[in-house]
Amino acid sequence: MAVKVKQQQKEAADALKAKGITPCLAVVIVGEDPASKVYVAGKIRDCGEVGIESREYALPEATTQEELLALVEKLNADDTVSGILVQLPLPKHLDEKAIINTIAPNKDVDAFHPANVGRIMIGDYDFLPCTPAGVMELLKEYEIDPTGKECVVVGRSNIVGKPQAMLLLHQNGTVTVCHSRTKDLKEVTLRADILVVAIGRGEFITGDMIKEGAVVIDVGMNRNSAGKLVGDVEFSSAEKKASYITPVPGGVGPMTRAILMKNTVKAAELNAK
Ligand code: L34
Repeated sequence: MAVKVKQQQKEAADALKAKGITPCLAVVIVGEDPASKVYVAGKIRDCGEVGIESREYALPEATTQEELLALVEKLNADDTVSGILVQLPLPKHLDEKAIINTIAPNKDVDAFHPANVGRIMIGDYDFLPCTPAGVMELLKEYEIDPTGKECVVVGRSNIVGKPQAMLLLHQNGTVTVCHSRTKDLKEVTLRADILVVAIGRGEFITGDMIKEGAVVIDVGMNRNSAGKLVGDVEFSSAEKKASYITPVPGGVGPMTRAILMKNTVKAAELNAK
């Protein structure tokens, strides 16, 4: 699935390059978080496959807020940079919100800037956040239309849960958002025709919480005690109930990266105008 999106973006990138516009993604990573390093490496690799120029800025853990802000401002002003991504989470001494607010909205390929978040709310946007948009792309590829369906999102983060709910709503789903304070979570998840799980707890959703025939999309990315990568859904029990289910790894993650490629090509196009 992600391969198909990347192929489309390669064609789009080639067309831009023929017009003298080279899409370029700047990726900033601060510190030594091993998972972040793997994700960033995947993004840089995808850029290579799609024909997007990439620039990686790997900064030391001790980077100050001022230094990081100065880098973002330099990238904002650099006309050869189409898109800017600051990998999250940042080390604790840095102010994530202030950094995100500094990224130029027209280069914000994560769609995390408040201006872009607001535009998504009213359905008038250039960029969608990569993970929720990747989930919608997966649904589209499998011809699963949210219209009229009970869509349950487990998790309410600004990065996934909240925008995911909005995108499902835009596509006419009946959307419920659950979270750690939901009273009877199982009662709600059992209603779901489409269940999107982004709660950040390994194998938290089990088969008994899933309706027979439901579509289950697992956004989770956790290491279990054995160091194995697991999602937020217990795959072995969930797959017995689901009509469709995404694996971890090899499900939403690669599609998230493919949408990043799409956003970068779009940024190059918009910013050339
Ligand atoms: N700024 N920070 C910013 N933008 C993002 O969109 C992200 N996110 C999340 C973390 N921080 C971010 C990502 O890119 C999570 N995330 C992400 C993206 C891709 C993958 C995982 C997380 C991914 O490629 N997963 C692979 C397995 C990788 C592995 O082996 O660890 C998969 O097949 O699912």
